[in-house]
Amino acid sequence: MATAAASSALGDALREARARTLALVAPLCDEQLETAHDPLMSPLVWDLGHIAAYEDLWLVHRHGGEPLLRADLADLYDAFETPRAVRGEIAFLRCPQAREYLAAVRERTLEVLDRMGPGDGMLHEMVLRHEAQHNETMRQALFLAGLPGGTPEASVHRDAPEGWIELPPGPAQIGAPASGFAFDNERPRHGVDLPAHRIGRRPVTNASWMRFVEGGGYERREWWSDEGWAWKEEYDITHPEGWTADGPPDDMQRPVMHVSWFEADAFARACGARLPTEAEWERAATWTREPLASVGDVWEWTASCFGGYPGFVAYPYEQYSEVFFGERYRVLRGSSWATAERLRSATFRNWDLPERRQIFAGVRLASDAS
Ligand code: AVJ
Ligand code: FE
Repeated sequence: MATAAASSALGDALREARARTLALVAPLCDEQLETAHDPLMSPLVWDLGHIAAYEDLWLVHRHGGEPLLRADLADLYDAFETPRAVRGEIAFLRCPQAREYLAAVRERTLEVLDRMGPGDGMLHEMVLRHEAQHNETMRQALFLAGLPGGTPEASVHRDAPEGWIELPPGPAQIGAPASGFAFDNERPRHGVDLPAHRIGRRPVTNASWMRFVEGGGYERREWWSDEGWAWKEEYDITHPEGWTADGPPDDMQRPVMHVSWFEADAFARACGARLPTEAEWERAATWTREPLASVGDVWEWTASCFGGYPGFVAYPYEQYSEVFFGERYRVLRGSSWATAERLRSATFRNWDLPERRQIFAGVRLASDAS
């Protein structure tokens, strides 16, 4: 009985996730879906095939014990075998075939779920969240291509409070609890010792970023790291991605979006501040006395490199997180307007390279207590 109820809830969730994916591509023609609009991103139809292949691998093959529906496609849709830059050329499924593949896999998934139940439900939850994460990646591609779905529809949080929240020094518990679903990189929950610091009540707005631009933000060498300056010079960066010479494309009071970690770091220094560490961010996000405002509008860059928590164990495969650990990737916290509800949590860790700007990322400042 409990299994039947869990299966039926997961069946509904899988259908809702698919409806969102299909709604995202509904306004586009096959040619728009099959084009690699930017070297950073896959053609959207690659994401469709990849979503199907991932579901078949985890829910039908691994969970259900069935052979893969299309073993011949496994390498093609494995993100590690086929980096994004070459996905424009390879022989992935075209639109009608990708849609058929999605539907055929889904039929198998529901058949297995009906026959065997979801087990502990962890793989189903992972696959649901995988599809939702690809929806956000697809929106990044839509943003870069200037297609519908890549920008937020409404202006939000225009009255978010300004100023700082003061946090005391002391111990905090960071990470997801041992039970329930979490990605491997969120565990184990562990203690950290945090310094006294301040954190911005709200993310930095377009208006503040405009003042940074006008105040020579992109010209003052002393505000930039060596690596950031070299990147900015090479690509001639003078404002966030998506801005014109006149400024931001949307409301001045909205959080700034589409800035790289390098820009976020330079902006913080120009303010005499710094980026929060991810542990500082997580404690502040769960601080009940004074909640952070506007969490969930934009991803927030942190000072932290992406790494495993002490005692990290890869689950269910090393390529989910572990291959990205090290000095290159920076952690982002929170979520954006493009993030599904199911993915939003104070312990979720996103990551990207410090030069990337396609992500819906902004910045919340921190500084050492005075
Ligand atoms: C957690 C968003 C960085 O898109 O590379 C998708 C999520 N992992 N498919 C990514 C993911 C496998 C991941 N991020
Ligand atoms: Fe994926």
